[in-house]
Amino acid sequence: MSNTPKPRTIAVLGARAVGKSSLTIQFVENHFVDSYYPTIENTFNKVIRFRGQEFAAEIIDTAGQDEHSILNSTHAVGIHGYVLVYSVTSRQSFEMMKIIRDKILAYAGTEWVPMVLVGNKTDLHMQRQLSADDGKALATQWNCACTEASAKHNENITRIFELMIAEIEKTLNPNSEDMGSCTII
Ligand SMILES: Nc1nc2c(ncn2[C@@H]2O[C@H](COP(=O)(O)OP(=O)(O)OP(=O)(O)O)[C@@H](O)[C@H]2O)c(=O)[nH]1
Ligand SMILES: [Mg+2]
Repeated sequence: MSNTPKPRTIAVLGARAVGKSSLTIQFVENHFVDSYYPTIENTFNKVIRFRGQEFAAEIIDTAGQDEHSILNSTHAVGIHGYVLVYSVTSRQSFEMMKIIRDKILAYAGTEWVPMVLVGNKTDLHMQRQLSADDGKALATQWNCACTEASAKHNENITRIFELMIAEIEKTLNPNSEDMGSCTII
């Protein structure tokens, strides 16, 4: 086995304020950001150890999207996989998932790219507008991985990026074990 971590570039996309930066920072720096600073664009690096291998992840935390946002080339060229984030407290952010996925596929010119669908903010029980099954149904339709998560409580945050690596590895090593299953907390 080679000791050099394999470079993997991951873009985190979704509507505004769903927690893209919070879950990225929780994963990379192990703390929760309570205040809200809208992102322009940030890149984070972290070595992910997964299934006995090391991956040098470059994680691109992008600006929140709306229906009119244009996917620029830095979100499409050289990206190995996409983390698509919505908030379980916002049906509108869930609807945005379809719009963003369509843009990614149109840009990529393929029918499938490695993707993990993430329903964040599960700690906000009273404000839930989407069930775990809503996310799971969409992920099944798209043949992608999914999980719910809470950046605040650090629940399933590592899992997001492990699922992402597994989805990417599926395309690079098509014969490896299928690991794209959903986890529901
Ligand atoms: N309760 C709760 N709040 C969260 C969670 N994740 C993020 N937030 C809060 O939601 C707000 C927005 O979080 P951000 O991480 O900045 O959202 P974003 O998607 O990066 O926003 P943009 O960069 O504008 O697109 C902040 O006040 C966070 O503290 C979570 O899991 N639970
Ligand atoms: Mg942000």
